[in-house]
Amino acid sequence: MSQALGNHILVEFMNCDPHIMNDVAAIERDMVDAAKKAEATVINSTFHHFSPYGVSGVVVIQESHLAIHTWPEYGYAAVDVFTCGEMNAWIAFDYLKESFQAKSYSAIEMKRGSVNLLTRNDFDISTMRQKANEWVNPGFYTRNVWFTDKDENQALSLRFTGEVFYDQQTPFQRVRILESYKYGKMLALDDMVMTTEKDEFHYHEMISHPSLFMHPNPKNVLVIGGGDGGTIREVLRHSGVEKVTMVEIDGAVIEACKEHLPKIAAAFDDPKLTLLVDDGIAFIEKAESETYDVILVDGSDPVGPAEGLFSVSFYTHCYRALKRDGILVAQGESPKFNEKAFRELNLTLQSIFGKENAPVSLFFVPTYPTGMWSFQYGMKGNIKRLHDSKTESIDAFVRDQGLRYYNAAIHQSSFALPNFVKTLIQQ
Ligand code: SPD
Repeated sequence: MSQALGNHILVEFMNCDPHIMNDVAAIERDMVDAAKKAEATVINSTFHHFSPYGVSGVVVIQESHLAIHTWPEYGYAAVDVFTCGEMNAWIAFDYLKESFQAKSYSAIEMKRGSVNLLTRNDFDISTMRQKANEWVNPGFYTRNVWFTDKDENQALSLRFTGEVFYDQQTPFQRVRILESYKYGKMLALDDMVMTTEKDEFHYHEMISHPSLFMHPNPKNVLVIGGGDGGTIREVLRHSGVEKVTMVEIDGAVIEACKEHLPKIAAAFDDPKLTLLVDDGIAFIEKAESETYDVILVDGSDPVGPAEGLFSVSFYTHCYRALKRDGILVAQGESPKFNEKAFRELNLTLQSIFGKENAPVSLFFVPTYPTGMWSFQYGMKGNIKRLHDSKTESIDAFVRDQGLRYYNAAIHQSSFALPNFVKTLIQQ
C-alpha cells in the first residue's frame, strides 16, 4: 500500500447506554481520555448539548481530531478518529467502545492523503514544528451546554457547566441536580426548572410570608409538595408557627436536595416538622376538616405528578381542611407562559372560595420562562388585607431574618395586577 499522511476511522457505536449518550460532560471526558490513551497530544475540545437530547463535540489533537455526534434516543454515536504519525486510532476506538457500553459496532478505515497523488511544496517544516511545540496547551476546553425549559413556542435557557450531580428516573419524574453558570446548582424535574441556589429566595419567601403575615395567628401549617425544603425553611422562621406538616410524593427530591442543595433543604430536622413521603392529593382527601390555618401548595407544573394539584376536587378538600379563617396559597403558574393553567386555577379558586376571595400575587423569578410567576390564594371567611399596623413588624422580621425579596411594600404591590392579567381571570 502506498504511503499516506493520515489514517481515518469512521465508527458506528450502536446500542450504547442512552444516558451516557446524553451526558455531555461524560462524553467530553471519555473523548479526551480516548485521545490520551492513544498517546495523542490534546490541544482543546469543544462540546455542545442539544435540548432535549444529543451531543456533538470535537477534540482537537496535535495529530488531527476525534469527533462525535450522538443520538441518545437510538443509543447511537457516530465517531470519527483522524490521526497522523505514529498514533494508533484503534486504541481510542477500544476505549470508547467500553466507555459508551456499545453492544454492537462497526468501523471502516481509510488512508487519507496518499502521498503519490500529492505534490510536496518546498518550505522548512522543521521551523513550523518548533513553533508548534513552543505553544503551551492552556487546558481550555470550551463547552456549550444549555438547559431549556419550554413549551412549543417559548423557552428559557440557562447555560450550565455540564456537571450532573444527581440524575434519577423515579416512578414519578426525572429528578436532576445540575449546575448552571449564572444561578449555581439547580433542581430540575423532568425538563422544568424548579429552583436554583441563587434565585430560590424569590419563590420561597413569596409563597410563605404574605399568608403568614395576613393570617391573625397561624399555628398549624400544611405544605403539599415542596420537596426541596425551601418553603418549610421560610415557614419555620415564624416563631408563632407550632406545627408544620409537609407531604411530598417523591422522596428522591428530598434526598437529592439534602445532599446537593443543603442551604435550601435546611429545615428538615426541625422538631416542629412532620414529614410524610406520600401523595398530597390522597392526604388532603382524608384530612380532618377545619385543621390548618395555612395550606401552601408548592407543586410543580400541571403535567406529571402535579396535574391533580390543579383540580377542583383537590381545592375543595383544601377548603374543607382549612380552619374558619384559613388561607390557601398555591403555585399559580405564569400569566405569560401557562395562560390556560393560570386562568383555570383562578376560576377554580373563585368558584370554591368566592370571587373576592381568590386574589393573585405576582412576583419575579429569573429562571422560570418569561420571569413572571404567580401564587394564587383562597381566603376562607372574611377578606384579608394586610393591616398597616403590621408594616413595622414585617420590616423587623425582614431585618432579623435577612430576607432578600419579601418586605411590606412588596407584599402590597404583589397583589396589584396589570390589566391584561385582570382580563385573563375574568369569568
Ligand atoms: N415552572 C416552575 C413551577 C414551580 C414549581 N415549584 C417550585 C418548587 C420550589 N420549591
